[in-house]
Amino acid sequence: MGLTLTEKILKAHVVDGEFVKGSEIGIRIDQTLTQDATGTMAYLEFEAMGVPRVKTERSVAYIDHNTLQSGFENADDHRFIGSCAKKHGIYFSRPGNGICHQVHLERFGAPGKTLIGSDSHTPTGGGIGMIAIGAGGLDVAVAMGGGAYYITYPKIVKVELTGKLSPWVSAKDVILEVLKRLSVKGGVGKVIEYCGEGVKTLSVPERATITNMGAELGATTSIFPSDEITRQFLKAQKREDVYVPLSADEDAEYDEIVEINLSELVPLAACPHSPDNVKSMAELGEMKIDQVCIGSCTNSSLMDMMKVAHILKGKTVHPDVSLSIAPGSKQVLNMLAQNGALAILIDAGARILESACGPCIGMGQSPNSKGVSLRTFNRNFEGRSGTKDGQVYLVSPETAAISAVTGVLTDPRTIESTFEFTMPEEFVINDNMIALPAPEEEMDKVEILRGPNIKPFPETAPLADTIDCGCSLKVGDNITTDHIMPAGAKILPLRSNIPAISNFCFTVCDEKFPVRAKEMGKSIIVGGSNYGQGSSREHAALAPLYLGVKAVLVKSFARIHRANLINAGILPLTFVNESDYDLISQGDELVIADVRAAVESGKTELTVTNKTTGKDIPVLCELSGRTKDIMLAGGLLDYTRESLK
Ligand code: MIC
Ligand code: SF4
Repeated sequence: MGLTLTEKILKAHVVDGEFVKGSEIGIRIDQTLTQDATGTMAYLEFEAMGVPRVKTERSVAYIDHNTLQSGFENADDHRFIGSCAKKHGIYFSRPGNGICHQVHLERFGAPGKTLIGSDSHTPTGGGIGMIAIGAGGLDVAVAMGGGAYYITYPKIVKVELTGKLSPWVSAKDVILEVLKRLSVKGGVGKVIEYCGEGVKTLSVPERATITNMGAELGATTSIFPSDEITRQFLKAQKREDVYVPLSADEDAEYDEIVEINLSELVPLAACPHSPDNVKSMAELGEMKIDQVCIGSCTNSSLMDMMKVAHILKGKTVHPDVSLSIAPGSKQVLNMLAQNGALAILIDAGARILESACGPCIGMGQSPNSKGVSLRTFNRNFEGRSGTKDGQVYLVSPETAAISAVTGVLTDPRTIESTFEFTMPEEFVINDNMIALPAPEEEMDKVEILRGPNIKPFPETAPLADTIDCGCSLKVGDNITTDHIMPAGAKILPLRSNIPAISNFCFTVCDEKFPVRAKEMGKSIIVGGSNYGQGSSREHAALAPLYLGVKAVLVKSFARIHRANLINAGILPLTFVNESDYDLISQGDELVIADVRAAVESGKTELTVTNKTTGKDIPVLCELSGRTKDIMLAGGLLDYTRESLK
């Protein structure tokens, strides 16, 4: 039996575990990336491990999230990360150089390689045939130190693409269609592999839009084959040397098959407040809009921007609409400037933002109260825009641009002209905003520059014999890491300061949670299904750790967040019977007796006794050999320190 593309790359990288479906495997990591909002912690963790220089083929530290700098904190973090990069052998992409995923695709990604990044949209690299996975900062730190990255051998879903996209229907509509069919939890434990004749009709940036937003399916990653189109893209980036052709074997077997005829797709929008709440333009009608934002790691390529410029040429943004545009990288912005498209955007009245995440993570451009905002981004979770009652719709750049002109949600197929984008034969390349690390012989001389906001990793403790405490919070289904640890311009500067940032933990759901949890000293959180979906931010585990959360008991977890909880030494538990969720109320006193002994002995079924009601609740604690040892040690940092001894 032949292999899928995913299996081929994983097989070439497996260093630990049995290469069979469902088992935990450790893979060698060729490349890592970090961004600044998760990077400070990742480098503090890397320092704590005591490895002098990264052991990967390429590690890159990007500054793209916290670029507002309304106080000293972000600038201090940038300096800290820059100095760590210089000292430890890491390339440093300076603020202004662009969004990590866009720049990595342009300048560093390579087919057949493995990449983990402390950002959930790392799968963007799948657009050029990499196995690129989002992870917590601590996992990235371990990989930088040469350690393996562990995943469950995934189920592999084949998405068979046929046909060709119709004019003004976009790659964004492909992934929105996939989300509509599979939902935000449909990808958990799976890799989404794109195959079929339709693949040849999609350029690298289009493929990257699709793999990027595969994160919203909860998938481990998504991947496209590496083919002639990949080669041409890499050649135009003057990196043809890293090209290798890669595809699945003809007789590869898949766990699931999804068929999509690109010719049949129509423009779509994900409605508030979930990326899988997808509707067509016809279903939504001509809704009045207040704001349009174009950019983010999903849709900020040169191709996207050129389509937008074509639509905006000679037009003016509707008087009731604010349009902002953030080209994804310095390369994109520079090319727009050189070919005149930037002037078209400015002329139409667009507010040009720096090449960074910006409004996507609530760094400015929050919509007005109850404002309807069309965004080309990948997430529209409640409050993420910075306006609690903002109504964010996720759309393609084509839909966003035409709607900015008309002032109402508009089907881009109403545009009378046609536009065919030809990928450039040569991109404008100038890597002068990527600082190189110090040579090995000079690295000892590099001083780490630490600002006063940078506080150490919170204290951990080995798993207790018995967990005996109250339920400090009960939440429902699909809780995102934006609920657990909100971001935005006010809170993001505190990413290096866990004591301070934990004061905002869960405040979107319950303002009193941080104070209550602190008063309780230790506690358990209860939740529904797909708990912790969304971002890779380990702060959504570190803040609860700091607030004394010992276990999280839910119907099901999202992949990265579950790993982050284990890495932080917080016990992840799931209900054996989902209906038992109803047997616990916030405030109930809970006991998990002899939990340490049970975990040590490899027992997977434990009992949570609700002392308040007297009921026993069976729960699952599924830890493998390695994750079991991490839990017992009190988290990945302690475990790694132990194993380095
Ligand atoms: C996001 O899109 O939510 C982020 C901000 O990029 C996060 C990382 C973070 O919280 O710093 C992600 O996707 O992992
Ligand atoms: Fe940045 Fe938004 Fe992409 Fe996250 S999803 S990396 S915040 S652009």
